[in-house]
Formats: sequence, structure tokens, C-alpha cells
Amino acid sequence: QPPPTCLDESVTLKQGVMNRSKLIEGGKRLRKNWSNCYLAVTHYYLLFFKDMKSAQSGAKPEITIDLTGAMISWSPEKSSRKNCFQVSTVAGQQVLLQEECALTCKEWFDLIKNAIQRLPMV
Ligand code: I3P
Repeated sequence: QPPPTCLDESVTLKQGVMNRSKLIEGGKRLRKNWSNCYLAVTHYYLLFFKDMKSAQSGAKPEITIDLTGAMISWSPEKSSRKNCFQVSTVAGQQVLLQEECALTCKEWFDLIKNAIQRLPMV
């Protein structure tokens, strides 16, 4: 399943604002840097857009995360912020996601976890 090149409502399970910090990209550990972004979850991918406006006007995602074989876990030790979880991909990308409301954050977590579990293991 190739990654969507823009927001596609027909395959989007959930979309909304999240705080994100990349941890590892291209095998390199990055300096932690939180930013507010617009996340869309599909059955196969996480798509991160700059904001809602750019997502809904057809912009390309800033980051695309392949959920096949990915791992997700709560990671309170990775941040001083509450409600943090991390997603790691087979390709070695790592992002931290965070949201102030514990309930909303758990909804994202459960949805992404379910999506991962439906995909084949690699
Ligand atoms: C980092 C920045 C991050 C913080 C991180 C700091 O400092 O304050 O927000 O992560 O903590 O190192 P800098 O901007 O100078 O790089 P949290 O907000 O998630 O705690 P860390 O080093 O303990 O990860």
C-alpha cells in the first residue's frame, strides 16, 4: 500500500492536532524539539502535516510513518510532558507524540495500536 501523498478523507481513521517531537530520523538521534502538528491516521500510515489548513488544502505530509511492523509504547521516561507515547518504525524512525488531555491521548494511542496490530508482522 503506497503512502497517501496528501490528506485523503476516504482512508482517514482519525485526524487532529497533536504535539510531536522526532527522536530518530535516518538513523540519527535528533535534538528533541516539540512542535504542534496535524496528524492523520490511516490503516497503514501516520501522516504528519504542518497544520490543519495545509492538510485540508492538499499539502504533502511533512512526515510519513509506515505502521507495518511499527511499535508503539507509552514512554513517560522520555519527556517531562505528560501523556507521551512513542512510535518506532521498521526503518528506524522514532517519534514522540503528546497531548494534554489524557483521554484524547489514549484514543490516539489505542487507534494507532489497533492499526498496527491489524497489519502483518514483519
Ligand atoms: C530540550 C527541550 C525539550 C525537553 C528536553 C530538553 O532542551 O527543553 O522540550 O523535552 O528534555 O533537552 P533544548 O531545547 O535545549 O534542546 P521535554 O519537553 O519532552 O521534557 P530532555 O533532554 O529531558 O529530553
